[in-house]
Amino acid sequence: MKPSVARTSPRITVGLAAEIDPDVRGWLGLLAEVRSWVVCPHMRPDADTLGSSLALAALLRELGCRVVVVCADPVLDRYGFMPGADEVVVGHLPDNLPAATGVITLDAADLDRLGVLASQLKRLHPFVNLDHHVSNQHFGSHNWIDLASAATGELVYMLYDHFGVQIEREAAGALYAALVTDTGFFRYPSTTARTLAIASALVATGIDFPGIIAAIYEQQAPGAVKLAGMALAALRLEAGGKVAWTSISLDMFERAGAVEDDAEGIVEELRKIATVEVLYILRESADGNVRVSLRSKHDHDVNAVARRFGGGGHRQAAGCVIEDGLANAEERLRQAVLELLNE
Ligand SMILES: [Mn+2]
Repeated sequence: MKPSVARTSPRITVGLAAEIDPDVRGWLGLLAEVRSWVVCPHMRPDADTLGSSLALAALLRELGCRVVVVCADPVLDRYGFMPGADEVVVGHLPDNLPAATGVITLDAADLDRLGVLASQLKRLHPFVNLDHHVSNQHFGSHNWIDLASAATGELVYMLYDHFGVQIEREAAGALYAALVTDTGFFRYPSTTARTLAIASALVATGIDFPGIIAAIYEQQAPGAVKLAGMALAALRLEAGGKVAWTSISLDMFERAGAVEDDAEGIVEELRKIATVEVLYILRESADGNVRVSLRSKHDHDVNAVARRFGGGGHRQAAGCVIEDGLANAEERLRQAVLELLNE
């Protein structure tokens, strides 16, 4: 008779602490030494910045720290399943913070990404900057910028490992959301064996991952789907089909009955076109600026294009804001992308 194999392994230990850069490991003790932290996701928070922040807040509390999560913008309903999502302080710092309070920002490549909180947060020390963007400006007193991570959520999981704390199911769900969204369901080339090992460990905690996916991707208002239809119908191709782009005007938002957040993710649809190498979407914003999301399917560096307009991100996913009218922004960006292709 064969020896029986245990069918349930409630927790998988991944052993990732050793992968943390030794210079970073040298100062990580700080996270447990400072007794009060402000944890800050970037403005207009997405699943990676928010899931990472809330899971990190849970870890710091396990370590005995006092923690408040503060964000420039409100948390979208779809992230309500994340632990502490309803306790995020929006738009200002609480005024009863202990004197020796440090700050940790997650997934924010520069101080501008902290929105209205940037100037207040700059006064806190230590200032810990955890991120995975190549465009990160290393603005913290302590910076851990890991370009090998597909999501900032990976860094937070490595921190659990480093401190030897078992992650709770709810925090695991928040990190799973971070990984899934930043990797496009583990499709983008940024996905590594480590990403999947972490995802496996998170699933082993018993998270309801179909429920998490449904909460994020299947709760749209009809107007959001109409908006996507209008944007896709306005698709334009350049460079023999290597470039696909579209734009959304304020008028389209109104006709679809959609709000600005409904434009999130539409750019990904352009990825489906066989010939496409670079894809992007522009959207007119109520503040008079144009917001741009760029993606690259192969090796074209769209971060370089975003940087020309004061933005940034990753080689294959980046964004920027162009302070110009929609028609001008379309033309300026079109030229910049065509130049990228000719390089
Ligand atoms: Mn991210």
